Amino acid sequence: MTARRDLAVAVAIWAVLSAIGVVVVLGTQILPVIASREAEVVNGAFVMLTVASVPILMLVVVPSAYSAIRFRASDDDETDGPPIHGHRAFEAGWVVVSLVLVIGLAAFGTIGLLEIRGGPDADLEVRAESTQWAWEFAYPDLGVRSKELVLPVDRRVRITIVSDDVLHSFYVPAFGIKQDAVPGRVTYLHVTPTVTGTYGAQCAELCGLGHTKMVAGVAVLELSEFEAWVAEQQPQQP
Ligand SMILES: [Cu+2]
Repeated sequence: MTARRDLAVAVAIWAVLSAIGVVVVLGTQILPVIASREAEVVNGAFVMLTVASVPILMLVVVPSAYSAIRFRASDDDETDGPPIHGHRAFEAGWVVVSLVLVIGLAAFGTIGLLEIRGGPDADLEVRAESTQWAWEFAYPDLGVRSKELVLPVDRRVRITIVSDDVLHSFYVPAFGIKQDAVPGRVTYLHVTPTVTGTYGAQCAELCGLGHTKMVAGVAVLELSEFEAWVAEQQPQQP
């Protein structure tokens, strides 16, 4: 077999395995639960990065495996292989392709980040208060306090996060969002829940003995149910 033929065979194997890999990735849901607009963006980034990495992985694995099998030296061959000389066009191509990939992925990531951050406007304000070792949620415009984070579906919520004592981190895996709670500072994030249901919030910053128990329920309700919940909570306020 000529070198050109070997190259053609290796490229064909690379193309087939890459295509299979991409199909497998696209058929796999990477985030177990996607319940917010932000989680959709995060999931899109996971899918994009994984899809992009499949042909690159195959570019490493296929030539290595193909060479190891096809050009294997016989057991009694102790000689060195032929010396390798540089190939300027190949090296230049390598640098350019890597550069384009990195810049493309950085642009993709920046767009996603801006999408998650969004503008300052929100339909609802919630204050997530953290302390060793519990979360409490205040709704300043509604005069409600709750141990559970209850949100209306399809409304953009601004969650400001504060800490009474040490570093904590507000994390709702189903929403794809996480933000540190820093004593003496106010941090915030935005979330737009898209699927009604019950989820969980978990402190994601080791904060002492009770860290693993620093969880809170998260409920996403239809707007009318949310309003009923608010009305139910309000009379308890002095
Ligand atoms: Cu904590």
